[in-house]
Amino acid sequence: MKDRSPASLDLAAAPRPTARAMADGTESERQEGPQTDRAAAGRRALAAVRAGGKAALARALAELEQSPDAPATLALLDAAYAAPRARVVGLTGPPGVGKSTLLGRLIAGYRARALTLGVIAVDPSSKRSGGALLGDRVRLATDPQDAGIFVRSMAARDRLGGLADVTMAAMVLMRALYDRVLIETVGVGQSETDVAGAADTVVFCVQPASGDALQFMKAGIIEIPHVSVVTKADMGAPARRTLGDLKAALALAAPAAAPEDEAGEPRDVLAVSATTGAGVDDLMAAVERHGDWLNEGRRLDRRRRAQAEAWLRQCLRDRIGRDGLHRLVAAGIDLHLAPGVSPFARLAALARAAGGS
Ligand SMILES: Nc1nc2c(ncn2[C@@H]2O[C@H](COP(=O)(O)OP(=O)(O)OP(=O)(O)O)[C@@H](O)[C@H]2O)c(=O)[nH]1
Ligand SMILES: [Mg+2]
Repeated sequence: MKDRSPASLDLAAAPRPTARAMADGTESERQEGPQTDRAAAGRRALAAVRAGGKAALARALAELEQSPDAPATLALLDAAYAAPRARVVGLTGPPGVGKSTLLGRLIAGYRARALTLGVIAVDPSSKRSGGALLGDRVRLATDPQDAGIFVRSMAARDRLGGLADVTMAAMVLMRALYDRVLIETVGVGQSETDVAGAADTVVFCVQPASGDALQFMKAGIIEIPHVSVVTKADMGAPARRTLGDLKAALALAAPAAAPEDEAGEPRDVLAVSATTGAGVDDLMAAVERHGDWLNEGRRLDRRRRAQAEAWLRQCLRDRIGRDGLHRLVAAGIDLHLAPGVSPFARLAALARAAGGS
């Protein structure tokens, strides 16, 4: 993030485009020069983070949180968005289900396969509760000497939207740097958990004998998780029963109508014990199988673009309110993202346009 000045100076010096032009993304056509410089500065910043190792990434992430709308931040994020490398795996489930312990196993498994990892652990403890939700929650411990893994904890703020903001940005940056990005968030499998909006493959964890499987179906989950996992399989019979319940419940849930080439999406259901390691290899295989399926054709691109659009709308709603969003649409501004257009710069432009400045 050091060499940010040329781009921001050029951008500041450029004639101010109209709100409509910015929002429509036609700015780049009118301002070939600055836009190209900005993209080049973003690529340089990304290369610097890549070369600078964990310390550089930590600095870049701090910058993302502190100055999300700074031109240098947006240039870096645009560059990272244009250079995805990792598969992104989300691990979600209710508090205490064993996500972090399982994450530790997955980290070991991927590192044993020589794959590099960026990990985002969203801490469920809010400012209000002022500490850990559960006394016995597991914290990730990884080898600080290992350059192939970077772990970032993020505290859930009082507002979920703010968290989605930074989680997405951090994910996009890490996605450009590592082979896999793993994200742990607390949730019951609904979009409120954010992770479904940022991950390619969602792993939903269910506690044995918890009734979560049923509750989960009753809640009318729209999206069936890509991989469903009963944790703590070492508990024996209760885990086996829950696995049966979960399979039955998921078999009843008809997947939403999908484009033709999306038929046959893998939806594995299995049990694991993070304590003994039983089932962990199968879980990794299921996750990779889903990732392989996404890599066929344009599925992955299409889904990531849809996620970026949903994220953009959500962030806009947070910033300018539902009314502001309606005003943009009424003004004829298209909130879809053209292929290859990064949501970050677009968010900043749209928020400015809506602000009337
Ligand atoms: N028996 C058994 N206990 C487990 C297993 N995995 C985790 N636990 C225990 O379950 C408790 C919660 O584990 P965590 O990994 O912290 O669960 P979590 O879902 O990350 O919890 P939060 O982040 O607080 O939502 C801890 O006491 C773990 O030791 C398992 O495979 N078997
Ligand atoms: Mg945890």
